[in-house]
Amino acid sequence: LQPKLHPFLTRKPISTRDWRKTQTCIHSFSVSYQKFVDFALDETTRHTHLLPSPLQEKYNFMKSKDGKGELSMLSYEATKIRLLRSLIIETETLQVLDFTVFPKAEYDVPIFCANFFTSAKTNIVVLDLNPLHDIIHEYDYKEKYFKSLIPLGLKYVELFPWGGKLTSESINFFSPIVIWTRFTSSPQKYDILYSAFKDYYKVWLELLGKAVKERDGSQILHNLEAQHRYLTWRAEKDPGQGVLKKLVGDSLAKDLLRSFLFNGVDELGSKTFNDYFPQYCCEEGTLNKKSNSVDKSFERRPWDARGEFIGN
Ligand code: BLA
Repeated sequence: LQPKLHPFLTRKPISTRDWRKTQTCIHSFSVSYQKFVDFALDETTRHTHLLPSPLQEKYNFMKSKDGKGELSMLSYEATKIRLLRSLIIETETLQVLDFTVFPKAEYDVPIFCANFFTSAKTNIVVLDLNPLHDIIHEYDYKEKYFKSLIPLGLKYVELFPWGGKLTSESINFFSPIVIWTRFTSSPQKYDILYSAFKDYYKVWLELLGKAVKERDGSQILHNLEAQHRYLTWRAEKDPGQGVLKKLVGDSLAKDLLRSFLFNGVDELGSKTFNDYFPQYCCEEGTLNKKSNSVDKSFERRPWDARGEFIGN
């Protein structure tokens, strides 16, 4: 199998990246998320010119502490994209894809979000166009980006049943078409997940393509704060933190989260987690680290077939 080189990679090869290794599936039955990333990069270059991000120099390839796992990272930027980044983790027992694209603050386009965690027993999946603004209360924002996408969401509702209880913050970051699911491993499920990923990414690219640059300074600030709030949530609460720490140790995991995965959390704004999410602050004023100490709810999908919120 010849490794496939993207046009921008042939201009500036990323030497530390071993394409062949990531393309080879070392497990007897397991998924490789590499083709998801390849698809997304190919598709993005059809729409826009991708440039390697300055982050690429530092974040590209890492071995886990025990030497048995590999973490592969890619990052790019483009005219309308502040950061497109992906992390693939492959160990003997798990595969992870964390692929997110953050538009620049001049665009109020949703954040593309694909988080897939696969172990021998289970798969935990979030695939969504995370809305930048409150779509439960801001009718216009929901109309602008999600009204036309409801049929796409419905296509996958039956195939991927609701994954169970969540915090209300996660729900606020999710859209009416979110795929939030858990399933036991099967090749058929990965095929469906791959087609959902392709469908969702293609419609997201269309939204981005159509987006018009915002000129109003206060609206740009509003978008920027929404991006920062999102980064602050995810850098602090990412359920993958425990896995990352186990693989690469506490300080590298923290660095990966704050400087790579949720890059911008320390630069795009000065508000803290506490400012944005005061409900997570316990009496002494220290952050409540346990995710399950704040009530989780939404046992069922809190949107109806028309994309109306029915959670309350
Ligand atoms: C679990 N990951 C979850 C859950 C959600 C997400 C909702 C389940 C419920 C919860 O604990 O909240 C994902 N939550 C999101 C996303 C957003 C959000 C995408 O709010 C966006 C706004 N997951 C990863 C990575 C790893 C990972 C990189 O993205 C591992 C390196 C693992 N996710 C992972 C694991 C669980 C999980 C292990 C189960 C955790 C548990 O049950 O406690």
